[in-house]
This record gives sequence, structure tokens and C-alpha cells, in this order.
Amino acid sequence: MSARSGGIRGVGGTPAQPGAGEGAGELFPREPAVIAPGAVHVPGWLSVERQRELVEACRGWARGPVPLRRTVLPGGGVMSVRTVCLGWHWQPYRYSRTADDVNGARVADLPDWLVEWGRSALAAAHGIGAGGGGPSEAATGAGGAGYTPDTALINFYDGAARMGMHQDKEERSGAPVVSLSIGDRCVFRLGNSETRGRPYTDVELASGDLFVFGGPSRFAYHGVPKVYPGTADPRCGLRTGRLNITLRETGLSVAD
Ligand SMILES: O=C(O)CCC(=O)C(=O)O
Repeated sequence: MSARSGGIRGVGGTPAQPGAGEGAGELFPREPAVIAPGAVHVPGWLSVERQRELVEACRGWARGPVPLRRTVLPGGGVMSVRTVCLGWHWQPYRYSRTADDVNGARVADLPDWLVEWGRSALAAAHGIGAGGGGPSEAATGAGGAGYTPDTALINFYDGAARMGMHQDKEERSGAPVVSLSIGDRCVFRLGNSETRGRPYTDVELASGDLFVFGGPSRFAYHGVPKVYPGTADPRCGLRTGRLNITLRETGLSVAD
């Protein structure tokens, strides 16, 4: 495991602003770190302005054409997070263009600016993992330029919401998953690729944090066992709760 710092920049060429934990009385500064081979945490990567922009955009997407909803699992269970998708709609356990388990509408497009943010995110993660152990450049192009996510899953967590350990494996592409967090802090659990159990590493994600998992960690089990209500930076645009946006390459084509 390694942790290197320096040279982290926010999207759009602006320096990353301190996240909720930095400059806010944090005892120890939160440093970028390689958490496991292929998995990189970049605290405070999104500036407060970018967080607010993203929250505003998410508010629009939550209204439609497919509304934010709790996903119903095949066994009848209902997920505690509320979700809306862009580009491709995810339902257990496949992607489709239309939200057949919600209202049948075609999901909103994934905007180009968010694809660009994904590329910048991957470039930042490559920078942290450049000494080895970062997300696979082979799959994405040097610095993230070849990365072309075509779906985003937007999850909203209230204080009681959790996400159980699971693998993101409906994608046919092995490209990294880019995860952006806004609002309340949470425990993000990154496990191994074989079982839902140990070994795993718990990482606290705060508003503005970037987490990328690719390469050997691309199919690692992961989940969110806890959200800490009331811990969001009030400047992020979200008064309560936590938003998580994951960008992914599905590997699907329009013919699918
Ligand atoms: O909320 C998070 O940080 C993780 C989200 C997640 O695991 C997923 O969308 O598959």
C-alpha cells in the first residue's frame, strides 16, 4: 500500500478545493492513497463549486424522465438507497436503455461534461498510482483520455441508507469505476474479488472525494455500511444525506 500526495487538481483545470475534512479542523490532513492494487482514494478532489454544480444537476435528473426510486431486488427486498441512472438504466442485474422496472421511459443521456469529469478523475487517480498499483492504464488510455463512461448510477443515501457488499459486474468492460461523493461522510468498504467478507479495507469518504477502482480491484466486492448524518460540508449544496455518482463503461452498444 502506498500514499503519495501533491499535484492534485480539480476538474476543469482549477485546483482542488479542500474537502469537508480539510481546513475544517481536521487533526490529520487526508492524503491521496492507493488503498489496494488498482484502487485509489483522492480526498477533496471536487471543488465546492463543482460539488454544487453536480448536486444541482442531480436534482434535475432525480425529477425525470425516470424519477429517483428505490430499486426492488428479485427476491422482493427493496434497496435503502434511492437511485437514478444516466445513459443506461441499471436494474438487478442488467442494463437497458429504458427503465422497465420504473416507468418505461428512456433514461436521460450522460452529458459530455460528466464524461470529461470522469476522464479528469481517472487522470488524477493515475497520478496517485503512477508508482504502481493504480487503476489500469492499459484499459483506459494514458491519463484517462481513452476512458469513455457511458452510464452513471446516482445513489442518494439518507442517514439510514446502506449498501451491502456487491460487485459491479453487469458491465462487459473492465474499465475502472469512477466514484464521486457529495454530502455526508460514510464508510466505504473495499473488499476482495472472491468473497463478500474479509479481507476488506474501510475508507471514510467525505464530500468532494474521488474513489477509483480498476485493474485488480475492478471486480472487488464493495459497499457502504454506514453514513454519518449531519457531517456534510454545508457549502456542498446538499443540506442532508449523501450523493454518490459512479461512472462506468458498460461495454454495451446501441444494438444491445
Ligand atoms: O455509494 C458508494 O460509495 C458506492 C456505490 C456503489 O457501490 C454502487 O453504486 O455500486
